[in-house]
Amino acid sequence: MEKKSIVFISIGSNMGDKYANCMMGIEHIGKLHGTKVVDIAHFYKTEPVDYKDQDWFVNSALKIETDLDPETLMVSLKEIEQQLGQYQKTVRFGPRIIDLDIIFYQDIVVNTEKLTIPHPRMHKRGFVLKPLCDIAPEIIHPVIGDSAANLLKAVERDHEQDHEQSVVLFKERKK
Ligand code: PH2
Ligand code: MG
Ligand code: MG
Repeated sequence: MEKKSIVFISIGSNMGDKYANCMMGIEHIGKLHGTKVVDIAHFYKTEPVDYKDQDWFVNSALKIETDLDPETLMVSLKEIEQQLGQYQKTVRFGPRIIDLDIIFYQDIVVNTEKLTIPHPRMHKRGFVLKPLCDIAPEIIHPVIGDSAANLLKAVERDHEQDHEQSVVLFKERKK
């Protein structure tokens, strides 16, 4: 049997029943070829980042094991987004029913026109790092060379004064 790759995925929704949308996304991911969801972080209610004029998000993170290579996985995640998000808008950073982003794929670095891994903005985003730290605080960012826990501390330090990037516990992890 081929060895499975370990991948971390960030999940988010800010339209409709946000938590239900996330759960539906997770269910679909678990049905992908040769893929198993092995851990799910807490869910957080998070202040919108980048494009501020939109509703708060529900965000979480997943650990999966998969046979799919990075590009096939990315295409499969896009298909799930399209399946669940019939009304998905196209404003960059704007509202969405479901957003599924590859954060880390093993310790692989990908820089193609279609795909950037690690996710290019993850190390600046509390809504990615906070849930990621529930399931993999020690994981090392393969480009920056620092742990998820330290990257989260840096983001929290940066935003302490202005209370930006608020991340509030929304729902406990499933044990
Ligand atoms: N996703 C974005 C832009 N801004 N803000 C929060 N809080 N959560 C998100 O998932 C998010 C965002 C683009 O993907
Ligand atoms: Mg995103
Ligand atoms: Mg995305």
